[in-house]
Amino acid sequence: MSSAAKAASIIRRSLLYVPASSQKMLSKSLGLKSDNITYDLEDSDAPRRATLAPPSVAEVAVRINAVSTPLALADLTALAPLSQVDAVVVPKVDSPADLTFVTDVLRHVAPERHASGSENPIKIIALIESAKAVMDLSSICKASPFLSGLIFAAEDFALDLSITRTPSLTEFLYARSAIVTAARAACLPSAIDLVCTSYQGEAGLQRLQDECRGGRSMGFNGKQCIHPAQVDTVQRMFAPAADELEWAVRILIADEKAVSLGRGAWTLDGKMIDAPVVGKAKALARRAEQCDMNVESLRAKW
Ligand code: 1VU
Repeated sequence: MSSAAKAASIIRRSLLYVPASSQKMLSKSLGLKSDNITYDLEDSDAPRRATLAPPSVAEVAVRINAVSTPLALADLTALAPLSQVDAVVVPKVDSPADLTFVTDVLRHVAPERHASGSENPIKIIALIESAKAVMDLSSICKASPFLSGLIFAAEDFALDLSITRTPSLTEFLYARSAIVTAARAACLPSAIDLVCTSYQGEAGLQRLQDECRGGRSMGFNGKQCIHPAQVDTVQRMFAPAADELEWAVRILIADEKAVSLGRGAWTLDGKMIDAPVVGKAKALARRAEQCDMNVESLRAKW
């Protein structure tokens, strides 16, 4: 598989943090169907050599302590040899040097997994939490061949800028747009949106759904979760919706006919369809397949 194809096959609709200090939550995580489960060591005194027993379907990641702390090296040294670790989430990435450090340590501690041409390196997912990082995204994205995604950390970013999070999230518009654009420009598989801090009851669900819609419309393809109750909604809302997929399949079927007639632009439901629209339909169908949705049966229906 080419590296572009491999990148395209990585899917992280929901990234659930599980505090590594809680045995109860560690046990709970084994039964959860989240594309990514991130065991969280940041600011925790959990034993760094605890054996992870990962769920079979999820990508298993570990959030290490920030590179600016003395704990990051110990975290990486303990975790990199563990075969079940697929990725490290690096908090407070402020500059390319932070990722260079992580890359060098991974290469040193787990050389086979990080040799050139290796099929399964430990991937790096970088948390963007500061104004400095947002202004340096382009260099950060070039800092490691193992970089596989960016995550926006709203609360720390708000702290850095002395701003207050509001329900509209407009205060984060620039940073969130910069992050999805940088991730896309660097062909990273994931741009993962902020945490919805509400997780209880109908109001929490409503808020979560609004945030998922908003994040998707900006180009994020995943969202961080802090509670199991958020996972199903996030997994569902970051997969194509049934009506979107139906639209994509109709476009793809009609496009085959248009191509056979030598037509570059044509009309469906009163709207002009041309190459970029067909490209969007193809991308949606690919994403649906990644999400285990049955695209072929829908094709047969039309
Ligand atoms: O059903 P059980 O009693 O067996 O389990 C409880 C609870 O233990 C479990 N649970 C979790 N399991 C795995 N991962 C989790 N994150 C998690 N959260 C809860 O689910 C069952 C029901 O839990 P609950 O409704 O009684 O909730 P609690 O009061 O136990 O916990 C609520 C908090 C918010 C404290 C908990 O969900 C939590 O600690 N979440 C993670 C917070 C976190 O990681 N924050 C930092 C990451 S966000 C960030 O840094 C953004 C950049």
